[in-house]
Amino acid sequence: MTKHTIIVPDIGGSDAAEVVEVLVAVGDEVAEDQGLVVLESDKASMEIPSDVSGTVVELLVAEGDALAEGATLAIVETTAADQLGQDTASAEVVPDSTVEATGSGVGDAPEVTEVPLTESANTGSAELVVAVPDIGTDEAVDLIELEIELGQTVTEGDTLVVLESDKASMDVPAPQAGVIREIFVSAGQQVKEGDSLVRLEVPTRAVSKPSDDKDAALSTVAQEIAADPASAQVGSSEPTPFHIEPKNQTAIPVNPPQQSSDDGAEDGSESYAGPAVRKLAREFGVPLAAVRGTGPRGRVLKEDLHRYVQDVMESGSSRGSGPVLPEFPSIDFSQFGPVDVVDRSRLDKLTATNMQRSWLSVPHVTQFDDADISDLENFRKSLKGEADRRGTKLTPLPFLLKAAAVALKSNPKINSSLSDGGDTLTFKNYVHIGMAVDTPAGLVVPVIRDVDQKSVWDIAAEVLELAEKARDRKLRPAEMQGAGFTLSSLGAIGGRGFTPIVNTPEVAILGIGRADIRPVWDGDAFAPRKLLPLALSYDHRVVNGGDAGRFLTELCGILGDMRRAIL
Ligand code: CAO
Repeated sequence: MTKHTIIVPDIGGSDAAEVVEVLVAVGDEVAEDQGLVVLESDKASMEIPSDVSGTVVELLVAEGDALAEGATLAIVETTAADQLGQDTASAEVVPDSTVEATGSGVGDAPEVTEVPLTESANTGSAELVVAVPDIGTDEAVDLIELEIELGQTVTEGDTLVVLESDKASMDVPAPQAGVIREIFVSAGQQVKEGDSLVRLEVPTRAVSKPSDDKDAALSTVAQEIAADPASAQVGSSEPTPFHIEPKNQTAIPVNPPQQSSDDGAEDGSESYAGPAVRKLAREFGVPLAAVRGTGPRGRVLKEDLHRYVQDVMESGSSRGSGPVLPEFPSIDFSQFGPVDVVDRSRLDKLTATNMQRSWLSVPHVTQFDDADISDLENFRKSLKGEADRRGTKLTPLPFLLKAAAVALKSNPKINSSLSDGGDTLTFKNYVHIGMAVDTPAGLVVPVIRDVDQKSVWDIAAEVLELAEKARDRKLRPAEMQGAGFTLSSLGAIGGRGFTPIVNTPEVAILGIGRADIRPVWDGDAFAPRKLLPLALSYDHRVVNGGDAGRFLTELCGILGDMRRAIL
């Protein structure tokens, strides 16, 4: 049996083409020239056939992927009988010694998947294909930087590519030292978990025998899933941080033209369009049947959908109810003086989209209070020596996290989320708190899990570790998932107060300002007290003023006397 890697052929000068349909599944028998996937570039749709007949044993792409020429599509296994008369020259032959293994994690970097592994007895070297590791989502993410070139020698841990989702940037490191023999991707394209990145030639001794490693690899995967079930819960109702297309995005008030009843396809089920276009149409709320397809055989293309939405937007609100937001005029600022125009990172743009979505769809209320942290500050400073000995740093933040966890336990609504389109409320029996971190790449929110069960020292160590990982772009997707509440501290940077935007699907967020000594009337005289300004923004669909007031009062009480945290 021989395995053939099917790759994307010349796609007519386009940089990338989108997979709009996958025509086969793993296990399918395919004939030579049988279509495997349909690609759609900006110029054309094309069906990519199998070079050989055999069994599909691996599918390396999914609908919505953007592929460049040379990208790996699938692996087809042929028998000797299959091969008779077949021209194998166009397919890349991979011997049968394949294994799917979870690579050795490099420091805190994501664990890298290596597929198929081949060994060459003649050269004393082996080749492995490094694939996109577990990124915590089925969605595609951007490949923003290619850090290697063909023929380059890399050492274990060297960054191969940098991926960027809506929540973070992530380096994919080389799982072993070796030489880059093939690059399957280019900067600017989108990739998903399992997509091949590079083919790496490594010394044979660095490669363990597939048969020995298979069980170990499987058990590593099993352990990972056991250790972090959240990361395995793809498809759970909570959007993951890597969910790039916002699920509950602010509805564009599209009011499509009336359907003619004779087409019998109001839901678009009889329209000719690929799944990616259908998905986009669903997200826009556009009935496909209303869109005129300009692709081959009337196929509805993405551009047709965009044109339709644009037409509806331009025709204004006259066709239906619901406001249409007026567009901002585009201004040429250079008319007023010299300017520099720079591209925004995808993370910045997606953060902007998420902020706007939350701002427009969540009725926000922000409630303010000051916590008297004079005693807490004395206590914290008295622990400085111990913090140094422990090699950690004790800022007010770990105390705030601990106090918030205690207050969340007794005010569970603040740690809930709307579910079933608003019909139900999901209370979380865990206390995971997100912590906004300001990084050069943008705003990221790593999550500290089970804060209620951790000591302030443990929390302090985790704050340091996660903030450092965030700044070094080493956070794993699982470390940014599952928060029920968020803390955003600008105390060290400045500003007395601000009104944070709720990080949906959470229902509340605490903004922390700079603590200052201020005069406080104690009944007889003004006394100097250290006050910490707090601002609790909440989703008024779920949290009422009373809920928020009780939470803030309890929080301030705990911060005023941390002994309350153990009551
Ligand atoms: N008031 C006064 N001083 C404060 C303070 C506050 N509320 N919070 C922290 N400080 C002090 C700390 O005590 C520390 O001083 P010392 O070394 O003398 O103790 C100093 O400020 C620096 O603190 P830090 O920033 O190193 O640590 P932190 O635990 O306060 O914060 C982190 C960690 C990761 C949250 C922070 O570095 C960060 O990124 N903050 C920005 C978050 C953000 O961008 N939020 C806005 C999101 S919406 O755009």
